[in-house]
Amino acid sequence: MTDFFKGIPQIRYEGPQTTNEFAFRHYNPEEVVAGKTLAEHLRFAIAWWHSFAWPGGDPFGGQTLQRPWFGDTLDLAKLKADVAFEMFDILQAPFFCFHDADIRPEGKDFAENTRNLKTIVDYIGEKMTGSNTKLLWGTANLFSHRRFMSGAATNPDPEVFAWSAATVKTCMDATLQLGGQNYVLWGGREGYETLLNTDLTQEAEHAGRFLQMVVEYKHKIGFKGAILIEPKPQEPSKHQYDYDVATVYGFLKRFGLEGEVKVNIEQGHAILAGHSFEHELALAASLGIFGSIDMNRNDYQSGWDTDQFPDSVPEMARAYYEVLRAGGFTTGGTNFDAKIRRQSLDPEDLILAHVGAMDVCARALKAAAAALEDGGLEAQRRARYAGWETAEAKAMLGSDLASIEAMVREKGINPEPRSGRQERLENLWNRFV
Ligand SMILES: [Mn+2]
Repeated sequence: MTDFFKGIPQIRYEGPQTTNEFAFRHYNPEEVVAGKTLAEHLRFAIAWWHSFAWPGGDPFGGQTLQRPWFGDTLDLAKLKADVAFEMFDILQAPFFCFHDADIRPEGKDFAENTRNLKTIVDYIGEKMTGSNTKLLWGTANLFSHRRFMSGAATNPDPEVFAWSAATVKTCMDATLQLGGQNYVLWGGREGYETLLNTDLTQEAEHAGRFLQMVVEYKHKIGFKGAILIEPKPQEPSKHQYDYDVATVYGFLKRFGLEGEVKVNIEQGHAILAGHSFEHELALAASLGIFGSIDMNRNDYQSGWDTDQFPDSVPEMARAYYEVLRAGGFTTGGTNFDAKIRRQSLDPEDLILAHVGAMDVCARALKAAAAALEDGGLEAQRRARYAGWETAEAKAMLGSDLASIEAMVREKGINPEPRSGRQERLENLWNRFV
């Protein structure tokens, strides 16, 4: 045992009336809602990078957080893993997620990076045998080191492409070894700073082939999890190629991967793209590529990616409504890709950030499930399209413009507009939230 979280008890469900800070008010993992427990619905995951590797910097200032495991040695990486598993136990977290760079010290070359990764993955594997926490997904950090300043798969330098492909191979091996349920690619610097030096065609071809290789390797090693892409429109790059769900779907179609790759959707990235979270979720479900979510918000005023813990039940309820309409998570889950504020220095802050976020998500999931179970909203959605249930209306889709014109003349079709009922639907929604 380390003493980092000394004095902090395991968090248990005590109900909405409790005044104990270190308790869940709404997240009762065993509570059954719409046929599954809340733990099975929500599938919470802790992010290694923000919780254990982030030093508290922002664009105007450096490190504020001082952790006893900060430093680039294997012993400190093991200490970090010890603390991580203590936090997973305190929160009863069912899953965690990692990048290679979060868990291992940076080596002097590729071989040392791979050795360091293997050592720490073996160490984490041992810790997992004594823990209930599983791996939701693994990923490679192909954006922090200076070698990635012009991208990874889309870097103009083929040696960076090679380094990136080799690194992803080692991270997929690590994810398989730890029983990960998904493998994620976030193209942090797959984009451009200026079109004046960028060949869009060549960069897209390289990114497409890179992703095909990831899928080929998944099948080669027998990895059963899902491959997920995380869309984001910009920041750090001026323009990122995985802009949003619609853009990623077009990319997958272009390279024949729409049946192989799904999306990990983050609320903050949806907001940066000018969408709502629920829009991105609903579109992914509609396209058959919904995979998992990163549960972290942006600040609506600051205009950049602040990665904050969720605090709004009504917003998250809209998100989980779409998750439930999509049939819920299969391999995916709710990953807190969220960081405490840089003034939140205490170990307690890290725990309570997750406790509050898990409660927000539980309240939201329960509200969404109640609205779906009520059925009123879905009945009105179906009623709005009821005209299309007739054989005549369906036949029109197999017809042609000239025949439809003849039909409109013959029948004297003259459509009468009908209410969209938005405010009535919003009132109905608010009964549950
Ligand atoms: Mn994310």
